[in-house]
Amino acid sequence: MSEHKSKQQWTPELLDFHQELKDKNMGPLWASVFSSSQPKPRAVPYLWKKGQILGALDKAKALLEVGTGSIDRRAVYLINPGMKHLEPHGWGGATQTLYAAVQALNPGEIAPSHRHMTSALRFIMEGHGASGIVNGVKYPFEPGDYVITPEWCWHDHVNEGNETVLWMDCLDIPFTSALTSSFFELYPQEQQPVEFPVDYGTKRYAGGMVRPISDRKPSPAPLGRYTWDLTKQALDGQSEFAPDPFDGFAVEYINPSTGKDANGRVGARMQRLPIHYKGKAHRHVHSTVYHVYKGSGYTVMNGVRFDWEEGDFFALPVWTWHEHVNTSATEEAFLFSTNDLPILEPFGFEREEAYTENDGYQEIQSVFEPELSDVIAID
Ligand code: 1HN
Repeated sequence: MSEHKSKQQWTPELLDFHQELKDKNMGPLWASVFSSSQPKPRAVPYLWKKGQILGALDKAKALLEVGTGSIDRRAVYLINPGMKHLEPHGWGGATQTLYAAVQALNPGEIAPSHRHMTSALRFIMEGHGASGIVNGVKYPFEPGDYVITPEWCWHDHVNEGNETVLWMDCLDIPFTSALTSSFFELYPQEQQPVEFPVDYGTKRYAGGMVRPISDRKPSPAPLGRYTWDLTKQALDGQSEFAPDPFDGFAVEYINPSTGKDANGRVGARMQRLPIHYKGKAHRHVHSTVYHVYKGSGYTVMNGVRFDWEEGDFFALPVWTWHEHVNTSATEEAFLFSTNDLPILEPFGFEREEAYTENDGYQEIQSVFEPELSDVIAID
């Protein structure tokens, strides 16, 4: 595919005219690139090590307490080096559309209640004893659970256990920030009342694949917590079949009353890469943030090998070749991921292409070196 180029020569007179237009807040379309033949991501393939993020959170734990009168949330977010230019007036996301962070809540802490127009989801990484309350339903957070807070739902978190609980947050903040159309509101009290039986949605969906008849009518979050046990069962159920050549065994979290993504603006998936899995390369328009829930391996993105292990995060930008490999001889790998398909697909942006050279495998040209110097020392 080639780019359309104008044959017109820009004379000094024309260049002066272009500048004159810009000075008057107008622009010459004829001197602009009409369109690119392919998506040109600004975000770059990138990886954050678990130690980098946890080191930063440990420092934040030493310096800051969560609660009314101090800070609302203790979270460190991942800024893609290619999106840094948006900071500090906008949000430099992990990709061009997705904000991703790791949040830590200590025993006894309450993250006060609020709501906003950006849409949130969480993946619980480790620790027991914390819960999130979303529009009156209290959902316990257990490792491997996926929890949603769709836009404009009141939500607060509490840790009633005796260990720090860590989770990944993902929101559509760079997208909503670009639209400059967000609202935010604090709840009048620190915590909202719990108005339903604890874990209400999860109990209503204990069977996993049948829905209460009232949910024939769509609602935004009939199921607030997708437990690891049920997700794992779904992935194990696929074992006797051949894995997908690009994604291994993969499932996506859906709203059981609509069949669409559980969070209407941010897609989420869990994929299992069996032992010896060596995926083939493809690329698609949607961008993805991966979290390595379990296992170790690597992903090749545009010819660069990104080695990962449990707890790491990596960003896959728009239209980037990628293939996943499980390098462990003994352990399956589980990758949780979030994507911007829900905001791309309805407008016809999504495309996918398989890599056809070299039997579908990219040649590895270099190995990514994580910024270990970024690990923040804890005194
Ligand atoms: C938020 O409400 C949470 O509720 C986490 O835990 C991260 C980032 C930006 C705006 C709101 C939460 C957030 C956020």
